[in-house]
Amino acid sequence: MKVTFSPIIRKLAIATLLALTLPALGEDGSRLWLRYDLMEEPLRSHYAETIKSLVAPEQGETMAAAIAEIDMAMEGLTGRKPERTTLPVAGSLVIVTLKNPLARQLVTKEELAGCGNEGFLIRSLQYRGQPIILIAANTPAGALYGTFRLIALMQSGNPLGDLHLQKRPGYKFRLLNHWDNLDGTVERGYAGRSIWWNHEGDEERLRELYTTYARANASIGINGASINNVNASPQVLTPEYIDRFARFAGYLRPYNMKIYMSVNFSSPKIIGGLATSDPFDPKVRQWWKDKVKEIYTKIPDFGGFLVKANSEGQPGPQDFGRTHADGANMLAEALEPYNGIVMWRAFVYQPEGDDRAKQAYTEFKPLDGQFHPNVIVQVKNGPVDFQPREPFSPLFGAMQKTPLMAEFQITQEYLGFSSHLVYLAPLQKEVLDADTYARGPGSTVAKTTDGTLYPSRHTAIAGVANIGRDTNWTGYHFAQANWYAYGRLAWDPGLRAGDIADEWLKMTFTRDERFVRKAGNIMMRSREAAVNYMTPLGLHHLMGWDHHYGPEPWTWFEGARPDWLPSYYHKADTAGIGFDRSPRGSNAVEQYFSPIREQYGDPGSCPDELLLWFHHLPWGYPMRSGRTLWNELAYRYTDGMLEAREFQKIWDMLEGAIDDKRFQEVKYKLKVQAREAQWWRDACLLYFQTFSRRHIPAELERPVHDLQELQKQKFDLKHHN
Ligand code: GCW
Repeated sequence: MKVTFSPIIRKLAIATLLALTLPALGEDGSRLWLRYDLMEEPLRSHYAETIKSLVAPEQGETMAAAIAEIDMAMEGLTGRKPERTTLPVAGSLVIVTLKNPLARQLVTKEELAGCGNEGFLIRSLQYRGQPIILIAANTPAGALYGTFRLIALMQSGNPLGDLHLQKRPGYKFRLLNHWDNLDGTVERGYAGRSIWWNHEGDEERLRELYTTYARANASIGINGASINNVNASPQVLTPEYIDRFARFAGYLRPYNMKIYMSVNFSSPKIIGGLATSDPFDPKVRQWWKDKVKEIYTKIPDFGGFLVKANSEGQPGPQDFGRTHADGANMLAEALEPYNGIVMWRAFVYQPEGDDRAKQAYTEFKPLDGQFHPNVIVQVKNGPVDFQPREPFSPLFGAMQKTPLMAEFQITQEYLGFSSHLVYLAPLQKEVLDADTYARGPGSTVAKTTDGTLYPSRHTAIAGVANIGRDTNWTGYHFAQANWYAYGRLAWDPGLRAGDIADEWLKMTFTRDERFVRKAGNIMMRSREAAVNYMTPLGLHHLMGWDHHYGPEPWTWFEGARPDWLPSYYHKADTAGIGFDRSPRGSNAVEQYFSPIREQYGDPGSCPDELLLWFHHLPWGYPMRSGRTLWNELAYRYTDGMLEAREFQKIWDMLEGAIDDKRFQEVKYKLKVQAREAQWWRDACLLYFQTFSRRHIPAELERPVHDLQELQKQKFDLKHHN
């Protein structure tokens, strides 16, 4: 029997369904931090009054993007778009570049000089006795960034009465690296399939997707993206794929973003049909020149190449007895006429080496001074591989005649994927602020890479993206914060992690003060918690060797030599635990400048956080806390686990402060995290205890009192109310 409904019931049913699903759909995370919802009073009227009209006389697609954005933001935040006027009147927002005569009435060339090519100034001014706001820049890109900053100020509830802001980016190239494969999969991607590849569909929908992507990046100052995996398919250099890169470049261009390409060093042989890819072969050099020309014919503002060579099985110049510099320079020569750059990665990992942590320095330091000026060597933040905590890479500060750029990982390959809330700005700050002592005290990693200590034509920074086709872009609402914070730090490495978190929370969730304080508290504690429940005290790579997710302190990996007992990384044995990188061991400390070398080289002065990275110590080793090493390990693992539980408790107190959909989704993920934190703790402690059983004195075995005390402290915490 066929059931039929009267039209009225059908309409009602549809209406009810819509009413039930719409609010939820509205907060699915797809709008990221660019939500522009109606402000409450009195801010709504304040913004509407302060920006009643818009004077933006210049043409061009980047200016058009800035205008569209402020229109959208004002309409959302205040319910009304500003009117367009040709001259400033009371309550005008003026967006201009120096080119425009109006700009010269409002600001001097000298004042703008400090803004560089992408910076801006935002000011409250009087124009003929009327109050206006000015966003001025030397270029449309600067005007766009200024516009986004002004919008962010409103989104986070700041009054616009007396603005006096001047900003310019700390790095020239601020990039995302997408490890996206052409078949649509994403290496180490936890947010669905690639937004770039094997993603055919309705052109309009895709345009909207890439525009949102570009807007989000522009709002935090990211100005480029390499959009295919560094384990690169040679196919990207075929005409068909170059056309696709060109199409993407078109979507991103209005937002001041350039497209970059990861290339495979063997491309001349694989797709060019040449007999070799030897960088000293004239035919190979010519092949690259022709390819680059072909690219620039289709993408006049193409950014350049990113290269992973002679690492993890990728081809490279060493296959032909040449050096990294020989390989990089060949590509640099081809790109130079078009102002393109080569980002040559220093992540060189071949499992045969004695101490993996030494390899990048050993291979690259001797090449300092041999790279062409348009090559930047891209160095992972630590010497091994994006671990929850590593010391900074010793290459920073050590290569003084070659521009270096830091590569951070935004996707949480070793930090719980998109299941764990781990806010990464504290990790990035720890690295950027670390003192290399390369030029005496104060030679921070940031200063060795941003041109302060070693002036260079190019400065850059990269983050491995956590973006995919998931509705909320990053697989977890809180993972969006890592995209956001990376961009903000790439623009200004001097920002504070906590301030960035607050700003992001206000824009993404709510400005409710209690919510921002408590959720911010979780964020700021989250990285240390993850370090503690995964790899405390400088331990590293205790995760499964291939998936990099759960605890496998017994891990084995491809290429491991039989004489490396489990595990290569923690070296737990009956005597103790930790990787001896002191002068008695692999002597990796030697790669650092004094006094870091001596500080790290001696367990007495090595910070607890890095102790087992640099030293192999007995289980009973006395720690600064007064505990033995074994007890300290148990203590830290338990602390991390309890932190994860506490994040749940804090979050639960926030029910009702935000939309229920995102509240519940986060709640669920925090539960997963808390369970997995316990899994980590139990697996690791049990393993270490079993492994060294006979050698942990009985009285050390069960540090029960200590842990009970810890538990008590945790749950007595005052900020629970
Ligand atoms: O961290 C390791 C990852 C690989 C990655 C490699 C790299 C793209 O496990 O998946 O490959 O680093 O950075 O090249």
